[in-house]
Amino acid sequence: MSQWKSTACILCECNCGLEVELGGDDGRQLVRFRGDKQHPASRGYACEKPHRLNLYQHARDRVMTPLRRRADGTFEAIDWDTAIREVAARLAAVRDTYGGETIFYYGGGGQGNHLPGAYATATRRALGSRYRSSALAQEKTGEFWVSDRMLGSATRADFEHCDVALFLGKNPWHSHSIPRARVTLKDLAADPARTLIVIDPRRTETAELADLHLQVRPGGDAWLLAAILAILVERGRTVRGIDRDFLAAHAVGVEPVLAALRAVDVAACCERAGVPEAQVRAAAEAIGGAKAFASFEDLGVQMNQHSTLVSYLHKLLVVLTGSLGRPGTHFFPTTLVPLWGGASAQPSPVAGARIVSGLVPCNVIADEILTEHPRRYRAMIVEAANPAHSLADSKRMREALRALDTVVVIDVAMSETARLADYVLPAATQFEKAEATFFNFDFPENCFHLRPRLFPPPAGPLPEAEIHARLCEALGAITEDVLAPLRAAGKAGRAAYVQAFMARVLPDPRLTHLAPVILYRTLDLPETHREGAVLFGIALRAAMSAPAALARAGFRGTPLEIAGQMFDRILAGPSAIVFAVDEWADVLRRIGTPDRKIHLDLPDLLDELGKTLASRGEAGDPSFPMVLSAGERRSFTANTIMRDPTWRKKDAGGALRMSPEDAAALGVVTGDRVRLSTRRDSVVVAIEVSPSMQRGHLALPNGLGLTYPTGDGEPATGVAPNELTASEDRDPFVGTPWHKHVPARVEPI
Ligand SMILES: Nc1nc2c(c(=O)[nH]1)N[C@H]1C(S)=C(S)[C@@H](COP(=O)(O)OP(=O)(O)OC[C@H]3O[C@@H](n4cnc5c(=O)[nH]c(N)nc54)[C@H](O)[C@@H]3O)O[C@H]1N2
Ligand SMILES: Nc1nc2c(c(=O)[nH]1)N[C@H]1C(S)=C(S)[C@@H](COP(=O)(O)OP(=O)(O)OC[C@H]3O[C@@H](n4cnc5c(=O)[nH]c(N)nc54)[C@H](O)[C@@H]3O)O[C@H]1N2
Ligand code: SF4
Ligand SMILES: [Mo]
Repeated sequence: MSQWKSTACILCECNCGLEVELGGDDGRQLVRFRGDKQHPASRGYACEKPHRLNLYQHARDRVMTPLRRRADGTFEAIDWDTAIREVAARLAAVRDTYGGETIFYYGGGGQGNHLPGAYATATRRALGSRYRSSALAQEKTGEFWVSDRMLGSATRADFEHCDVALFLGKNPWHSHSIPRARVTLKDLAADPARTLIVIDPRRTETAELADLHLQVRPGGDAWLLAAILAILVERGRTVRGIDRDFLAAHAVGVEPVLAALRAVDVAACCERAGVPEAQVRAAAEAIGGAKAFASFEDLGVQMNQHSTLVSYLHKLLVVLTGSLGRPGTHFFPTTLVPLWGGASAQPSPVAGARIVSGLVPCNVIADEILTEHPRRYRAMIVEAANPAHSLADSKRMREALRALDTVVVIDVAMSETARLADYVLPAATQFEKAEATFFNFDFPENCFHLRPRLFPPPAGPLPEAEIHARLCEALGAITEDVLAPLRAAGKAGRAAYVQAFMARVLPDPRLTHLAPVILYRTLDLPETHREGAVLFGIALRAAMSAPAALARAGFRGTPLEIAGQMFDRILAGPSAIVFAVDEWADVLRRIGTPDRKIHLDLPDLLDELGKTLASRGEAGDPSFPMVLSAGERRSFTANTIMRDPTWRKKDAGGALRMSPEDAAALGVVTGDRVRLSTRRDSVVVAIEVSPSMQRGHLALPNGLGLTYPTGDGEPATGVAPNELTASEDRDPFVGTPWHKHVPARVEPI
């Protein structure tokens, strides 16, 4: 008998609502999926990727029991009591000898699972761990830093209602990141009154739909954006270019920026960017004349040279055109947890790197370990992430992990990182526990989805909430004298529980830090939703910080009442709920700088602009004449969440894409194997000759090259892109990697 249940896709940050048909003898096979029409953001949408999520649920390299590394490097199975006792003891020893701040935390959730990170805060606090990072610190921290300084917050854009859309180094046809991406893109393309602009060196699937594709030279975006901005400033004297009324009302520091842009040599910049000036002018004209301009910058520029400068130029484009706070433009969403922030006062302890949004730049983590510095990291907890594969310079990252006293990996699978751990703690899959993400950035209605578990975990793996609760208990951080009275109060109902929680936990800072695991241990929830306990605390925080938006979504009363109502609605499911309803008029009131003005003048970045434009670009190393974009999103890639290579119906081996001109010069055709070399390594890979590529540009997919037991001899697992990247290739301001700009060479074999 078939049974359909509500869940969500875990393969990209959209987390489209899905319905899944469960089958098999034990009802644990994910047989069929369909889009969930009830989900307020995805509204029935799903792409091609989730249909075989069963391969994730039943991965051959699933970890089924805690593992401990033996002296010879092999692993032995141990029971949970031993695992928790030893992990707690080893981390406590590191804390007691070198200080808790030498225990580094990496990860906390991928595209579908952010609750582990919420529970891990308790373990981190119990250990006194201070430094952490995640994949966001190799993509978004430049944008966060710039946005925080300019706007005091980060923006998202309304592509459904804009008349001019720009995707800058982003291919949403494959990578999504906006709800129902393909529907939105097709609507934009089909409407003659709307203009879709794509800036990408490759003629991507999104670029194919565009009205204007500016096929920039790889790494040329700073010049291209400078040219567009300069044209807008120049146009602003006669026709619509920049929005002077908006600037007069909301911005400060405008003049130095206009002066810098007036000095830009448009023709020279277009030349350097490799885009005909007429096209650049057409794009500037469309943007300047837009009624509502929406834009999105992503990895093509954020993992590239000049990335922080480009983020600044992109934000200038948004602000100078007044594209904030109206339908179809940019907004600040109401989020359940603060996902972005500015720079910390203190840099990282060893490398002295700028910490943005609380995250140590991914590319300096190895530098923070491979040193004799007394404050170097000594231990690492890695959770729901695969840094030995996903961070730049895998060889150096492996060396760094081996140099640590203790590495604990919490994962569902024997990932490339788990293989290097001292202890592997097996987690329940995202269908075996309640899960959620905080990547909901919709506007004016924002939603949140707690997916109940579809079935319990098998004997062995545990949900992260349980793992962290046990670790906190083993560390002596939470004890029965705290938990028992709360449990007892809970028996008398929610109100009594909340009262006891407020009286006992909130006044004690030591306990508030442990609140996630205390809630998990004491809140009486159905088994299917237990790991959602932490959301009560998160709902309370939202009730205090955004009461108006929550009231419009129907949650009213004291913060405690609002939190209670919201929590109950989230638990009631079955699909996502709308938790916040904003108004466009709120947006400009949410400018988060101290004086509530947008700060245009960032002198360090204006200085960088001047230097960059004057430099005309670096002379490359002649032995690596090409540029490799290492890690592109394709139809069957999903970071390293889907480990089984048979998942990929297309491009199973992950071909190296190359232009027809380059292929002809090398005398190779699609399917031929070539030698691809960078300063860091040399690999053999099959090519795909693709007219979408420009001369001199190469692209490899992301998330391939995993070690997976396929059982049929040589598996087509592809190339792991970070065997080819170098950790020193990074942004000077925030340390984000230049994965999309790796000097490379190709030779026929
Ligand atoms: N299918 C799929 N979707 C995903 C993911 C996945 O693994 N697979 N991962 C998710 C995640 S974690 C993220 S962060 C997003 C990322 O989403 P995107 O940023 O869209 O992903 P990419 O394909 O890595 O890079 C985008 C584009 O940058 C272009 N690019 C390369 N060099 C340059 C350059 O010099 N200038 C410009 N302007 N562009 C350049 C590439 O040609 C590519 O088309 O995708 C999410 N969605
Ligand atoms: N060269 C290059 N490198 C890149 C990129 C690129 O474009 N080029 N892109 C970067 C980007 S944008 C990102 S976001 C990162 C992604 O890289 P990471 O953040 O390291 O994450 P994932 O590859 O998503 O790995 C997720 C891990 O979580 C595990 N997992 C799955 N479900 C669960 C669960 O429920 N619980 C636990 N505990 N574990 C689970 C999976 O087995 C896997 O090991 O890669 C980055 N690396
Ligand atoms: S991969 Fe992303 S866009 Fe596709 S169904 Fe999953 S969540 Fe939705
Ligand atoms: Mo990402």
